[in-house]
Amino acid sequence: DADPDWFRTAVFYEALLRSFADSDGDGVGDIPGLITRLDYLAWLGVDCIWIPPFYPSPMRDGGYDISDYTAIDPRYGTMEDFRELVHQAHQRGMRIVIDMVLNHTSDAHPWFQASRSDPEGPYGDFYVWRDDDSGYPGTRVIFVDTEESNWAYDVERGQFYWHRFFSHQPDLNYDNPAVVEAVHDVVRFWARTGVDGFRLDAIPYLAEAEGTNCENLPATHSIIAGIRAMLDREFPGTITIAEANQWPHEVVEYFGTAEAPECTMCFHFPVMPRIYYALRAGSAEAIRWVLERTPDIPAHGQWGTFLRNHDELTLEMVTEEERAHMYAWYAPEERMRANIGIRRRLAPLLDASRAETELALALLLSLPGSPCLYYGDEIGMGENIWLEDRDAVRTPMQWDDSPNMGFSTVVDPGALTLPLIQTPGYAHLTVATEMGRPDSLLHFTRRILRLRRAHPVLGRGGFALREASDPAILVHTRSEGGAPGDEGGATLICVANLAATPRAVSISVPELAGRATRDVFGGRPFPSVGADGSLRLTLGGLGYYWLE
Ligand code: TEU
Repeated sequence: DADPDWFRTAVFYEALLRSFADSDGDGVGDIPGLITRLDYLAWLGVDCIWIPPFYPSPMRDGGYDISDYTAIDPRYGTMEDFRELVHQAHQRGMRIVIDMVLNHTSDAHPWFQASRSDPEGPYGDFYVWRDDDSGYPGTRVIFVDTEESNWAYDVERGQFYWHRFFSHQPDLNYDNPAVVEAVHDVVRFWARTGVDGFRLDAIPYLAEAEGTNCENLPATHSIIAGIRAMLDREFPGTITIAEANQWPHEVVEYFGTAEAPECTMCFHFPVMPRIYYALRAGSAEAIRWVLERTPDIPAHGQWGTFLRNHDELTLEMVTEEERAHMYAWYAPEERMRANIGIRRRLAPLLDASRAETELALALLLSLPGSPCLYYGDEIGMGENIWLEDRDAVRTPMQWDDSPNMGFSTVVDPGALTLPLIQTPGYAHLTVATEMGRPDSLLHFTRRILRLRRAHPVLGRGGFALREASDPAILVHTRSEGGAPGDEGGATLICVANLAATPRAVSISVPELAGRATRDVFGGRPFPSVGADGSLRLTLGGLGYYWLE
């Protein structure tokens, strides 16, 4: 039953452990809590759950500051609980991917403690130490605007250490073969638990080299290829997913080559802001723009796409022109904080917002790649943009109308991992309420996930952008099994109207001339493609079709 290509047709779901479900009433989500919700995720149509870091951590960066790579933070449960989670997920035909943060550790990690106190000892070279802070000029601190330099001074050792993110996250030194060995052992440790894959965090920054910007270096690719080769040898079938928040022509390198494969999947960051941008602009141009700049990928690879994640949305992967437009939509305090375009927090159940959300999901599930939902996407949970840093998108999952919306039985709301969203209108935005309403976003999400499952061409098929007579309309085809239109081959024509007003369009699919079509959403027959290869359609505002 082990289909080596399972990830192509899979739907992923990012479940932030500490905010998902609290089983022991301490206010913090945990592994047993997630286990109790596996049936729900299976019902929804999730194939693979990605769990962000659950390792012991001072929690100064949401757990991406790890102080012990081979243990579970006691707040989340035990190793026994984790094994049970993997077992229970597998029993339901679901898979588990966990996060590997290999660029840096917490400064509380014993490796760093040893490194700073004993420069001549076995860990002395585990981090990047220098006598001054002049090395690697021209590099940037990634997204942390409170850090002025990639170098921080350590009083104890009397030297500077290198960090890409927060200064409490010293970068590991991959020039040291002992670090490479230690990291392989960490990956082995977790692979032995039976997990199905690893999201490799912040990989563009693993290696450094003088005279470069220290991003996407050849040495970094070798490190990842080394991890992948070890997995292929010792744990075949385990997937690797690249988190490289870079432009597609750089990211595509993280698939590696057939001879030296690196990642099975790579998240495609620049697609996501453009889905929101296109909706706001009422034009498909921004999506076309990024897809035209997305190179072909090796046959062993697959993109990963998403609408939200635990980092919220940064405006890193947008052009100056797009940025100017986006800024114009937002009050200054909202900039960089709210997801661009869809402000679900304001009116989650209003028709306009619902139609945008549906269209965004229809795009997510039909563009190339495997989609990854973020917990709460399926109920339109939105965010509390007034919280600090990225806590805005990390609030507790809203299950039902019991206290703490069913997330936790803790009595003191101050003990909650993060405050619940308090916005008026959110009280009924729960799994339980939406479960009881057949017309809810939850049921829509479940239906569209099933449609995707029923059409594996959306996961496996080739992709081509098509001409449309109207710039508001995005048209693309997904096809497999020979040339598009071949007998026996499957083709879907995906059409989306990014404008809020109805449109009549003519689209061009010459290889399907004369063919009958059918909309897989409603099953309704559609006009046949004309003898000249053109298909005339009308779409409602924010309307979409997947035509078979
Ligand atoms: O993010 C790494 C990364 O590349 C950032 O650009 C990310 O997109 C940024 O956080 C956006 O807000 C990873 C984790 O996803 C993030 O949560 C961590 O804070 C970061 O590593 C450092 O560990």
